[in-house]
Amino acid sequence: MPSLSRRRFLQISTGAAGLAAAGCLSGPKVPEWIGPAEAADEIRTIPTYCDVCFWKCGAIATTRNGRLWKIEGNPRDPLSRGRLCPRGTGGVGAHFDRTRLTSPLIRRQQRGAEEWVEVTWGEALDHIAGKMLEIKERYGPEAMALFSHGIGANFLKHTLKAFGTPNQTAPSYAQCRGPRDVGFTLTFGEEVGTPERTDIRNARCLVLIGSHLGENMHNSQVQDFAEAVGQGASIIVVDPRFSVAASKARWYLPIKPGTDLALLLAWMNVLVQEGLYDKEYVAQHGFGFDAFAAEIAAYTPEWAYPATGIQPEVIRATAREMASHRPATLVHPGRHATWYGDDAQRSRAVALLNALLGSWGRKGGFYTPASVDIPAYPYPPYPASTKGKVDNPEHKYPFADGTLTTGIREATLTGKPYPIKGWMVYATNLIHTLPAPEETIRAIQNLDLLVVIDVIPSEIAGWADVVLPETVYLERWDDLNTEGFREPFVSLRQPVVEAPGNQKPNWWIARELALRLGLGAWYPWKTVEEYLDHRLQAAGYRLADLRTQGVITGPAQPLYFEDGVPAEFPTPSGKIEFWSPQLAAAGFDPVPKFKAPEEPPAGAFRLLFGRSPVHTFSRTQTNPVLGSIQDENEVWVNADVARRQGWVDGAYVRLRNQDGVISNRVKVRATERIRGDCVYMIHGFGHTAKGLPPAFRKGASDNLLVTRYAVDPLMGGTGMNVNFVTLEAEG
Ligand SMILES: Nc1nc2c(c(=O)[nH]1)N[C@H]1C(S)=C(S)[C@@H](COP(=O)(O)OP(=O)(O)OC[C@H]3O[C@@H](n4cnc5c(=O)[nH]c(N)nc54)[C@H](O)[C@@H]3O)O[C@H]1N2
Ligand SMILES: Nc1nc2c(c(=O)[nH]1)N[C@H]1C(S)=C(S)[C@@H](COP(=O)(O)OP(=O)(O)OC[C@H]3O[C@@H](n4cnc5c(=O)[nH]c(N)nc54)[C@H](O)[C@@H]3O)O[C@H]1N2
Ligand code: SF4
Ligand SMILES: [Mo]
Repeated sequence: MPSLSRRRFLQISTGAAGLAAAGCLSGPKVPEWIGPAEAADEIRTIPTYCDVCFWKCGAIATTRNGRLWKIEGNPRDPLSRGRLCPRGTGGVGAHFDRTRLTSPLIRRQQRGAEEWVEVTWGEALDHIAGKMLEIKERYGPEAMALFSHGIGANFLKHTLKAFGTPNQTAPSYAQCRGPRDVGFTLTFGEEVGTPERTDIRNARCLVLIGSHLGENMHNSQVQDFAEAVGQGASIIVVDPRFSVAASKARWYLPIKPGTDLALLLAWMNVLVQEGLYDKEYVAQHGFGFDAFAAEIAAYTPEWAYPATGIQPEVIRATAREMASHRPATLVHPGRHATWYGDDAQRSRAVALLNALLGSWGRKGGFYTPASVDIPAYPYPPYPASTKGKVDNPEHKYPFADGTLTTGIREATLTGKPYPIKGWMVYATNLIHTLPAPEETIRAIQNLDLLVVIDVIPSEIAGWADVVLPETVYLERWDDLNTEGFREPFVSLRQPVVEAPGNQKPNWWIARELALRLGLGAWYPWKTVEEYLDHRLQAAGYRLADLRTQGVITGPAQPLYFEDGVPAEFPTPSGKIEFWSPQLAAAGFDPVPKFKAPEEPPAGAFRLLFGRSPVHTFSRTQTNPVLGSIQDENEVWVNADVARRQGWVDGAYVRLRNQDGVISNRVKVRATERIRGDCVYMIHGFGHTAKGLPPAFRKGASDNLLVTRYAVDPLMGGTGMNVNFVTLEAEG
């Protein structure tokens, strides 16, 4: 395998705006703490893992005279392979962020006024524990809910389970990958998982359907993508916008937004009609293939053309291209799959296409992940709840296998099936994250307690009764990372530098709160090192070794199906379900059917959004390194449309959505690189919290305009690409 130079890896992202390259090759405006080392400097290196997103890349941080200096990839770590993405490198800025919360705060006036008094940790935690016990007394422990994102929530989840509530949720399910994992589980019996089990580096043909790798910077996937491109893999990109990935593609299909399911059905039609699918694999592993084939017979490329705008000959040629490389043809399942409300069925169609190509369990398709087995800490059992979870009453969404954020919000609004009276919010900015932010704000009015644990005074912190300032990842210990991957590994997060103020780590907060709630039995350990060492020793490892290496890898496991070993598909039939009895029994289409989405009204555009290579959601705009590379977003508008309407490239406009909501001002980017029926922006900008001056009112918030969402009937995911906007010149 050719080794990639740092330069080549970073180049993959230059097509977008040259952002990543600008940030990492020439550097942002050099902050005062960075500069060449001098002979007398005391240099220390400390391995840890990154938290600028949830990929959790192994990193090595360097301090210089006790101050944080730089962060690089840990070569031992299979996730980073010694390199970080631009956000990981810019992670130093999280420590130096001038907007950071420094003290616990208690609300002074009405909710949302962003006025608090500083209190001690003891006062804040006593107040929270008192309120939680009141809620438990009146409504039961289930009336407390936890919203969180990321591994930092592990100890709080433990405290709240010990308290007795099953209502714990993260936006990474119903606002992100939930429909994808449901679609794959219905088909293969297993999820795609995090990190995705995609064998991108060995793919000979890679199909990206709105999966904008290169802007979506999940590190190892981007490295693998660069490797596949370098090895001449055939890349097919389907996107209404000419993404960075599209610039690397042999085939670019500028699809009409929301019609991917029609294209997927037509591709499958070609593979079956022309006999190009993997007949042996399907015969051996498939269930219900004949019924499936009969249904898709109608979905010819000519049928899909008017809906998708993709010419029949292009559909045929790309289907043949995929078939010619099978089974090393990977149709990427995507990650942020909540688009149009038909998302679990669209994801199921992606799974079915992979099944026809025989790529599941095969080299260049989907590998079998492995993880190091580290036993959980032996705690007493948690109290059982008699009420059950609140988010999905009467299994309205029969295939929801995760807890729905929006289901808990709904219960908070209606009091049904039972009331929710307290929210603990850890590392998730619900105002930017959940669709229809007005509903979130209305739900908050029904709470007796809203606690937000954050590192900066974010929008959701603005609504809190109590705000608790956490240390950033470079200043704390966290739980062990043992995600399944190509090679099993365990990695450690440990403190690199001290926190600059009165911030505390999540494990300390979770434990102190538990003690005040009378849950000391669930905290037999006093320090997190004790906890970590206990777990590691139970698996035959030592904390001391992990502290110096950062990562320990386990023995390699077989990655693909092996000859003579029966392949396992944990579906009810034990096979790949081409025709799904489970869906039929629940009253859904056993083979996905396409329904065209509602069209934008004349003069309006569909609002689409995605990622910047140098930012993570709404969490990095105040980071001085990353913020200096990109401090506002733009709205991409088709150049012809812009010319006709008189919208000049670089001029400011406002977006108005179908419900009359008007965005903050945002710069026009007039470009040939997007269709004329949609506009596009980077998610996470347009901050409105007063405590975030570097990001305040810079760019526009996509989520403010997401007042409508289409709920997936199978699993409750919230499709958010269903909003229409018009543009108004800024006076
Ligand atoms: N409109 C719209 N909505 C979306 C998306 C979209 O593209 N558009 N994307 C969806 C997807 S795919 C996902 S996964 C979710 C992501 O949703 P979230 O993970 O909720 O994303 P953020 O808005 O970045 O919220 C993170 C919050 O954590 C805080 N934080 C950062 N570091 C720390 C820390 O170390 N400790 C603590 N306690 N807090 C910290 C940040 O300051 C910020 O307030 O959003 C979903 N919602
Ligand atoms: N730098 C960076 N990387 C990240 C993140 C981050 O915040 N920053 N977040 C991570 C997370 S949690 C997630 S979930 C992923 C999200 O990244 P992806 O899984 O790649 O998904 P999306 O953000 O939905 O993808 C947006 C792309 O889909 C296109 N698109 C929009 N509508 C349609 C359509 O109808 N059909 C098709 N074919 N394409 C469409 C858009 O033009 C855009 O190129 O990124 C991850 N990587
Ligand atoms: S992908 Fe980038 S931001 Fe995410 S953990 Fe890895 S280095 Fe950090
Ligand atoms: Mo996500």
